[in-house]
Amino acid sequence: MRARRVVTAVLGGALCASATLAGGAPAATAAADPPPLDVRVVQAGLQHPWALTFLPDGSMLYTQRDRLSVTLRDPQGRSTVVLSRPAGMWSGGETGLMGIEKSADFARSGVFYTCHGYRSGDVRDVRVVAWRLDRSAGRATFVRNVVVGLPSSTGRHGGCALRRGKADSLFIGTGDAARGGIPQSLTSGGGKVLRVSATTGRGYDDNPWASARTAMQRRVWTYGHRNVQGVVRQPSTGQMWSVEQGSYRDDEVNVLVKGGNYGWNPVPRASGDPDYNEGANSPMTDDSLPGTQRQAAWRSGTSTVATSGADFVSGSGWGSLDGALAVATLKGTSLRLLTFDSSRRLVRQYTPSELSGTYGRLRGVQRGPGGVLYVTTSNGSDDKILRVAPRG
Ligand SMILES: [Ca+2]
Ligand SMILES: [Ca+2]
Repeated sequence: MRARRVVTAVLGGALCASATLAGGAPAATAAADPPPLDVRVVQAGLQHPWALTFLPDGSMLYTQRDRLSVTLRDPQGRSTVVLSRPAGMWSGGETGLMGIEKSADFARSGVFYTCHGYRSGDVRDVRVVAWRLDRSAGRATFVRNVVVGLPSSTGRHGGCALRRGKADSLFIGTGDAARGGIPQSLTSGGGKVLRVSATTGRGYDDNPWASARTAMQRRVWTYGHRNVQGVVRQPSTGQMWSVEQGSYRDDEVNVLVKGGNYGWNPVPRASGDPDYNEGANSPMTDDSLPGTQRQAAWRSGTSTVATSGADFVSGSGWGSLDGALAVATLKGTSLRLLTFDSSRRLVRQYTPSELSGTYGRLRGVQRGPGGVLYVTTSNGSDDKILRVAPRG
């Protein structure tokens, strides 16, 4: 029903008129559609807040990339740093403390997951770790490593997005560590979306390479990605989507299909090409690779906006934006609302003026209680968490 309404609106080309007439209300009292947005700063003074997750009681947990910290913010606005610079956690370049997600049984266990850079001795990787929040003590403690050995180099293209799927499943969106052979190598965890049991860190028996020899390949759900910054579960369908940054062109939003190759292969192709080849002969989706490559559901074209985090909008107060994918953009300094039909074809793009060039670079998007969106900025100083809601 959601999709049908949007398609009708687009094909009819008269969104406000059709919505008004359908309800029989006089135009003067009809709510504007798309609705104007109320944007409030709920937290300031941050540095690269990367991602956040909501807990059952309405509190949020958020990461700061370079401060290597996790903060618990309760519904009354009281904040407690529950994790700060644990041993080995590392930041450099784009890598640091990035994705965060709560466990399926958080209310009982207090367990949450982070994805972050790590350095210790000869070990240099990006890894997913389980922590347990002890609220009375105001701190989180290490529980176990979930996945280690995701590739890391200078800190460029370190991913790393986390989102729960069904039951105990955890999807992990990774970066290619700026190394050419990684995205198409099924034994590397880089340039992938992995699907693992959050408890064991193992790939599932119905993963596409479940009988592969290496544990990492058994985790692979999709491959051929450049630098996955957002992994999202569509509430109406359960379908998983990803958002990744393009090279000099074609940021992408992708529908994640089991075993899919998304076509990034930045290897040298001509004499003089660098080892990590992001040149004009390295398209974001290279159809000349063997087999079928999955085309992006949305791409930026030649002018990239540096898409990062995303979440789906849900709730009747959002009018025709209900069901849209809200994508934060860094370079674009805006929130893009992308509406897809039930065949996952793009039918509308909308950039609300309230979040276009107003808060600088936007990094993370998370749907919170009541369908309110929370958006983080990424300017490097006095960064903010914004609360975004339709004006009723
Ligand atoms: Ca692609
Ligand atoms: Ca092909």
